[in-house]
Amino acid sequence: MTYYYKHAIFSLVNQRKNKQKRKDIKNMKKNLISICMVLLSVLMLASCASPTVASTAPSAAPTTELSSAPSTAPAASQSAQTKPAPGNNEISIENFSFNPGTLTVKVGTTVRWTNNDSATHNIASTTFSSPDLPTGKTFEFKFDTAGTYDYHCGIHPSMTGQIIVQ
Ligand SMILES: [Cu+2]
Repeated sequence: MTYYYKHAIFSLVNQRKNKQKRKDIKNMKKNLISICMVLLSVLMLASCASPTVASTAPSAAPTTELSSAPSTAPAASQSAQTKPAPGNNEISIENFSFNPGTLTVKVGTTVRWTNNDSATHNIASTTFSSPDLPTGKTFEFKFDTAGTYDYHCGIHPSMTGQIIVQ
């Protein structure tokens, strides 16, 4: 009687233990499954979140520099050659005289004598002299040094003139 009782109790305890073991196994399985699910989900997310290779489109925008600089070439202002007014550096030989008798010019001026007389004349001085100048002929001399230059006609010594170079 007591033995049976004991056995019954033992069996009951065993059964309970077994139940608990089964429950534990079930829980373990559930845990494993859940862990697997978590792992799978993590893997899925990782694959989804894999860095998609951004296709870096080569922005090869050809920078065509518009070198259309307006070539503003200023028209070369042609310095009109200021021709000296007639008379400034010209001497007329007429009526056996030099006109003007005294001429004042700047250094570097070329003086020109023109024989407008019917007779032949010339220019004679210590620094410059001309050949005989028939009617209509001219003679030029450039004065590069300042000073007063007296001259006369070699044919007619009474004809005198003066160039003042400043
Ligand atoms: Cu003369």
